[in-house]
Amino acid sequence: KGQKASILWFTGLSGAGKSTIANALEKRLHAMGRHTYLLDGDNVRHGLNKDLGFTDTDRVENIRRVSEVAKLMVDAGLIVITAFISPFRSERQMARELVEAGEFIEVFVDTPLSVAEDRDPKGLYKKARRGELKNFTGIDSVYERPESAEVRIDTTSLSVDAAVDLIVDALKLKNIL
Ligand code: GGZ
Repeated sequence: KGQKASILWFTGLSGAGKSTIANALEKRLHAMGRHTYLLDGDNVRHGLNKDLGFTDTDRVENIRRVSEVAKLMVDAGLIVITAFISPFRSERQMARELVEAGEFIEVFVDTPLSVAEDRDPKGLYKKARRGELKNFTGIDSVYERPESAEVRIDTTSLSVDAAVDLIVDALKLKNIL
């Protein structure tokens, strides 16, 4: 059985756990012999999108470019995992419409703001609260919650491993794996 190319589109607040779960998922898919590519801030915002910041306009352009690149990678046959806040419903919808129905799986890493802010692994929420970091998602920039994500992960009750299990099960149900 081959592999069905697709986009696994993670969305959620800063500190929600998107990168952690996305990385663990990628490992699991590799162990299953699948070819993947993970697009995230580390490999996109330092290169292709290094001209972009965090205004609404720049976030829209960030997500537009990411979704076009993800589409190209789907054409190349990959399972593409993207891990960006992607705060706006309309841009997530745009990304969805670039590929065939059934090839786009939205994964909502649903961590409450209070929990993400408590974790604050990089101290960014603290900075944002002090007013040293403007346009911070959840503080002074919006996050529009998905209304019909294919998968919702409650990170307050699921381990990383359990979250990966949940996603893999959903992918099997949708005939992507
Ligand atoms: C949100 C910011 C900001 C502002 C820097 N708002 O937790 P992190 O650090 O490692 O991940 C966040 C990352 C968000 O970039 P994205 O490309 O995912 O955002 S978007 O989809 O909205 O374009 C955070 C860091 O960048 N960061 N400033 N103001 N996150």
